[in-house]
Order: sequence, then structure tokens, then C-alpha cells
Amino acid sequence: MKLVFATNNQHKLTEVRSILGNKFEILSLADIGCNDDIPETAETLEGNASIKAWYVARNYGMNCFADDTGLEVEALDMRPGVYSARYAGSQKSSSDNMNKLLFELDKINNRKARFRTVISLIIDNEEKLFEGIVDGNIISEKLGDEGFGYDPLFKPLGYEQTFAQMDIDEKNKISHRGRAVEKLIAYLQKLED
Ligand code: ITT
Repeated sequence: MKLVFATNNQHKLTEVRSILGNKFEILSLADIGCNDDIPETAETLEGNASIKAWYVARNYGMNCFADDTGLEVEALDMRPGVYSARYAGSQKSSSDNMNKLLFELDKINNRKARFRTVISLIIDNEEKLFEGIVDGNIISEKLGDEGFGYDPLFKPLGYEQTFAQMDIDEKNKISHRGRAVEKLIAYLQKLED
């Protein structure tokens, strides 16, 4: 089955392709000639995932899925959440976002956080949502060079390394995105049976 993954984030594309292997053919936005920065105007992860996926389904007439992800920090009332990409401003710099997070959590003992991914899948104009969550803690200094976004500050529960210290397969096994994609695969495989 051919599916478009509606993301402009190369790291997400690499992670998802690595999980899906050769089970499904995943096309990027570039592959279908879409260079648009799809506006993410919703106030929830579900809403934004849905906007991105419908944008491609409607404008390109292709089956597709999109991922919207947020870092939800307990002591910050689950912020930055849906605003994770623009936490420190609209320029989307991961380093600025992490610095702001460290500043906001300075002297705060409760470091509990979770990553939450929502995937919207649209097949034949019907939408299905899949969620993946991983619990963890925000550490007080950046560790590791792998991954992307907030990975150097996020240590998943039960592990001694941050996501940025793990290789892509290790992260995918336990991550929010990995868990959401496993549900997506199970659904797609049932459709193909
Ligand atoms: P698309 O919308 O084009 O898919 P994006 O980077 O804008 O790409 P989101 O809207 O989902 O993605 O924004 C999520 C923010 O959270 C963004 O700043 C990412 O760097 C960060 N993020 C997403 N997934 C992450 C992960 O697995 N590890 C660390 N940070 C992540």
C-alpha cells in the first residue's frame, strides 16, 4: 500500500520509515511535489494531525497520515503541548525551546513529563486516529546528539539514557511515535487481510 506521510520534519520521516521498513511504501510531501507549510491552527494535537492529513487527502487525492506531537510537562500544566514547536517563538529552534523549558523548570522538583503523538490516517476519505504516549522526566542538562527536538532533555521512565543518547531503533521501540505507528500498522494490516 502507498501512503503519504504529511510532514515537513525530516527526522519524523526517518523514524517512521525505519519502523515501517518495507511493509508499506511511504511517500514524503516532497515526493508528491507538495512544498506547502500546512498551517497548524487547531488547539489540540488531534486537531492539527487531522488538518495536516486532510490537507493532503483533499488537495492531492491520496491516502495519507500525519503526526502531531507535543511534550506535556506536569509542573507546567501540560505545556508546551500542542505549542511545542513554537514554545520559544515561531522560528522553531529546538535549542531555544529546550533553553526555555530549562528556565521554566528551574528550581522545580517535579520533572514529570510525557510525549504524546496523535496520528491521523485518511484512507478513502475516512479518518482514524491513533495515539502513542511515553512517560518520563525532564533532566537539567542536555545529553546526547541523536534524535531531534526535545530529545536531549527527555529521559523515558525506567531508562538511564535520554532519547538523544539512544539510537533510532531503541527510541522507536519505546517512543510515543513508535507506539502510535505500531497501532497504525496493526490497523493497516487488518485492512489488507
Ligand atoms: P510537521 O508538523 O511538519 O510534522 P513539526 O516539527 O512542526 O513537523 P509538530 O508540529 O508535531 O512537528 O511539533 C512538535 C514539536 O515537538 C517540534 O518542536 C518537535 O521538535 C518536537 N518533537 C516532536 N517529536 C519529537 C520527538 O520524537 N522527540 C523530541 N521532540 C519532538
